[in-house]
Amino acid sequence: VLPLLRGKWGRPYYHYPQLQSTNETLKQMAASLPEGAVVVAEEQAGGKGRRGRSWHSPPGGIWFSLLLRPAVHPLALLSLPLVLSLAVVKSLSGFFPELDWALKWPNDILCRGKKLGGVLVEVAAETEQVHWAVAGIGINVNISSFPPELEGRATSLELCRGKKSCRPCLLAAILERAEELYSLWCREGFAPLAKDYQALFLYRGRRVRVEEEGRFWEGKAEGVDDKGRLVLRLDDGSLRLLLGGEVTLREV
Ligand code: BT5
Repeated sequence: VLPLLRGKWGRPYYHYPQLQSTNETLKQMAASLPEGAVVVAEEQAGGKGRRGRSWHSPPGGIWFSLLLRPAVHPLALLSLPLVLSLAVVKSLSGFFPELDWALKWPNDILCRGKKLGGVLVEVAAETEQVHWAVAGIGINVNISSFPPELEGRATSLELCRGKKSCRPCLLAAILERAEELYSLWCREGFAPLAKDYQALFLYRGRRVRVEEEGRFWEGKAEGVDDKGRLVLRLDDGSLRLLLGGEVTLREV
């Protein structure tokens, strides 16, 4: 079933029963496609997370990638995963306000404290110019159980709601909301979205440990600044601003 699309995104729309990874397929086609092109797969055999991690993608999820051509400086792309994960939570919480939604900086979507989805942005850019960004979004929807290694950490809409959801309806709403937030972000940067992100930010005010390229930082997570950076208060009282991308955050 095709989602009913109200915005510009989702044209063209490619739907596959199975792919290795929607990001890989869209990256190969990127040169000839316009902004807003979408690749969806019912299941992925080689779904990817960040830093070479794998993404469990059985049938029943929403696994898709979106082609973007933002006219921004490559460094500004570090806040793009935040914009998209915020759009996902805003649209899902619109459907299901009774569930407890949160964002784990930079790219995790959580429901009732467990991971329900994630965002992976891959970029082709030169020093000053972005050619394209492929944004992969994975959402666990109609999935009733997880393999042992994800048990206790992952969840799905089906587990949270106790019933199945209409995936094309959700995808259409997510595309619409993401397009809206993205165009605001292209015009004005992350600043107008920072407050909304902050309100959903899981570890706000809590003690966290951050791994950044093999280095560790520990302190209190004060929030997210107007560029989407994590504001960390270190034990000596100083502030450290961390960029997303290759960073992993844990509560301690
Ligand atoms: C992410 O990475 O969260 C980005 C996930 C992006 C997936 C989409 S699906 C469509 C598109 N095509 C792709 O190939 N990828 C994108 P990261 O923050 O690195 O989290 C990865 C970690 O999450 C793994 O190491 C597991 O611990 C956990 N994980 C794997 N599959 C999961 C799932 N289905 N639900 C919840 N957690 C999962």
